[in-house]
Amino acid sequence: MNIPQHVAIIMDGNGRWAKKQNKPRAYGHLTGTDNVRNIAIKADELGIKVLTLYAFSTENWKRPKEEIDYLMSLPEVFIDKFLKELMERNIKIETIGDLSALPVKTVKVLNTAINKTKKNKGMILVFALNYGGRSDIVNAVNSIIKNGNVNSITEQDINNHISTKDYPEVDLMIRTSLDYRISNFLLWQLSYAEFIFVDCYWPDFNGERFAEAIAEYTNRQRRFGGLL
Ligand code: V0D
Repeated sequence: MNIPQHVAIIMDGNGRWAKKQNKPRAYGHLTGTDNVRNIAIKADELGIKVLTLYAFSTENWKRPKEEIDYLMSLPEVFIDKFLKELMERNIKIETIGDLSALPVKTVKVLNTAINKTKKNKGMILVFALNYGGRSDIVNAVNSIIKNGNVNSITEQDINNHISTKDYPEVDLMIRTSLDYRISNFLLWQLSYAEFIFVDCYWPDFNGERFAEAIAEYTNRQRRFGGLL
């Protein structure tokens, strides 16, 4: 069985999910946070090594301040509720993206969770926060230049300096909620990934649907392997 080692997800549709039932957007985000736990547990059970979730993009700063403030409280909500369970499962929390622009309180909560889970040897749960794919590439190139004495750079140089350098290649990218875009998520890293677009909002994307997406990936790999 060819299970993907690294799965990346754009968790879209929380606001639309809430609107559909006349609830505030915040309610959709909060329900989406519980769903992060459900999908992380399922990914762990399926034997996925790295799960990278697009939690906040560099473009999300354009949203109303009130909504941004609420989103920035969600890491703490998640960690208070689920850190114990993640520890029991040996799951390690990491982040990619520029944390320096996030509220101090949020960064503290994140660093505490990263520290508490840093010795865990199981699945790595990566939150992309204030992340943009283009700036990831630009940062990689700049850190290569800073190392000095650069005449030309190779793909391997970029691989070695990009935010995901310690993780296996992304095998599968899933986006919920039926927009067919990458939205400045992992650009460099998705070069060889399979894409699956799911026709439900993030809060409705449960463990069973996630397992179906993994099965679809496995099927594609099998067809490819059989040259059919
Ligand atoms: C809202 C759907 C968990 C997407 C999921 C700061 C949008 C729920 C976290 C989280 C968000 C982040 C770091 C961490 C633990 C949990 C999260 C944000 C948004 C943006 F260490 N859900 N979640 N962070 N949403």
